[in-house]
Amino acid sequence: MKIQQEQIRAYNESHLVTHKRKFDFIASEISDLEAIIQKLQAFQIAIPSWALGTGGTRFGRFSGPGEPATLEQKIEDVGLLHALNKSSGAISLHIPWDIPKDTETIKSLASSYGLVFDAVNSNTFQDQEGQTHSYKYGSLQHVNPAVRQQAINHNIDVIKQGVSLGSKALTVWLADGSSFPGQLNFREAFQNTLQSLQEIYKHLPTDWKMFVEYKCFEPNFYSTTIADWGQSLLLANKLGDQAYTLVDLGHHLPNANIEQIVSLLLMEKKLGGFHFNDSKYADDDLTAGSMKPYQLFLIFNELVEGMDARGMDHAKGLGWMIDASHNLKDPLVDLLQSVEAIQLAYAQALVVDRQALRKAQNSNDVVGAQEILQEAFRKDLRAVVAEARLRDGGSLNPVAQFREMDVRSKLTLERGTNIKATGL
Ligand code: LRH
Ligand code: MN
Ligand code: MN
Repeated sequence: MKIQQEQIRAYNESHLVTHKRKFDFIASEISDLEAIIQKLQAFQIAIPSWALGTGGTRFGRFSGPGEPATLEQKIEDVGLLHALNKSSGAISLHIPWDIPKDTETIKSLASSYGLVFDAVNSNTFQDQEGQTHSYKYGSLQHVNPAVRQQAINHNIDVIKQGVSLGSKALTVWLADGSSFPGQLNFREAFQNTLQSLQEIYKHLPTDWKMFVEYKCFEPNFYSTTIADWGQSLLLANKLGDQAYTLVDLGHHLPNANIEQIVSLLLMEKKLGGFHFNDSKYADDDLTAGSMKPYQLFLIFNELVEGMDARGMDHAKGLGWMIDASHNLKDPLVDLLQSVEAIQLAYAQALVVDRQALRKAQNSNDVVGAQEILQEAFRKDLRAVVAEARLRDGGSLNPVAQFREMDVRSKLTLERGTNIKATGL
C-alpha cells in the first residue's frame, strides 16, 4: 500500500490549529528557529531492513501480522515510514537476509518511494545453507585461513551488491570472540581480524567507507575480538582513511559514557556513524529514546558541537542508522517513534546556547553549564520537529496517523498473517 499525499494533507488540516498554537508558543522562545527547521528537514535516518519484522528472543518469537515477506515489501514499508515522517529516506540492507535479485528493479522501486540505500551490512555470524565452512568459532578471526577467506569473500560480495545499489559504506560487525578463558589467543585473533579486514578494505571503492562496529559481549561471553571503541579505533587507524568506528548505542558495558566516546572519535575524524537504539540492560535494541532520552540528547550535544567545530554538514557527514528489534510493538510504529526521538534529541542539541556553555566551561561554572544543557533538554520541541515534517509534506503526527489509518490491518489484508520477515 501507499499513503497518498492527500491523506496526509487531510490529517494535517484537521490538526493544524492545535499545531500552530503549540508551534507559535515555542517559536517565540527560540532565536534562530528557521535555521534549526532547515537542519531538521535535511536530516535523514536510515531504516534497517532487519527491523521491519518482529524479532525473537532466545526464548521464542511471536510473529506480527502483515510482516513483509520480500525485500520489495520491506521497501514498501520504509516507503510508508518516509511518506509519514519525511525523515526515513534510506534503507540499510543486511546481506544475505536481504538479497536484491534484480538490483535495477529494486533501485527504481526504492526511488519511487524517495529512498536511497545506506550502508550494506555483511553477515558472518550465522551459517547459511550450503556454506562450505562454519562460523561456529568465528569468521575473520578464525584459526583456519580457509574460514577467514570464505568470510572475506562474503564481504567482498556484499560490497559488490552495495555498489550496484548505490550504497557508499560497508558495515562489518563480527560475533567473533570466545566464551571461555584460554579458548583464544587474543593477539592472534586480533591480527587475523586485522589482516582479513585489510583484504576486504582493498576492495572498497574510493568513495566508500568501512564502518567497524564494536560490541562488548554477546554472543560470546568471555571475549569479543572487537569489543570496544578502542579496539575498533585501533583497527580503523591501521586500515586507513576510509575506515571508521561505528557506535551502536547498545554495545557498551553498563554506564559507559557514550557521549565522551563520540566526542573523541569525532575529534579524531574516526567516527563513522551510529546504530541508534536504547537499552536498560545490554543490547536490548529498544526504541531510541525510550529509556535514556537525556543520554541521547547528550550524544547529540557532542555531535553538534564537534561537527560544527569541524565545519561538517550534519546531514551528510556521518552514517545515521537505526538498529532495532521489536518483539512486542508493531515494528513500523516503533520505527516512527525512534525516528521522532532522534529528531527531538537533535533539535534539543541545536538549541543549546553554545556561547554561554563555552563561557560557563571556561570559568568553571559547573552549575551554569548544567543549567544551560537542561534548559535545552527540557524545552518541548515536538512542535518544531512537526513543523519541519509539515513543510516537507509529512504528517504532523506520524504515529497517530499510522494508527488512525490502521495501516497494519491493511498490510495484513494484503500480506496475510503467517509471514516471518527475514532478520533477527
Ligand atoms: C549486533 C548488531 C549488528 C548486527 C545487527 C543485526 O548486535 O548490532 O549491527 O549487524 O545487530
Ligand atoms: Mn548494530
Ligand atoms: Mn546490536
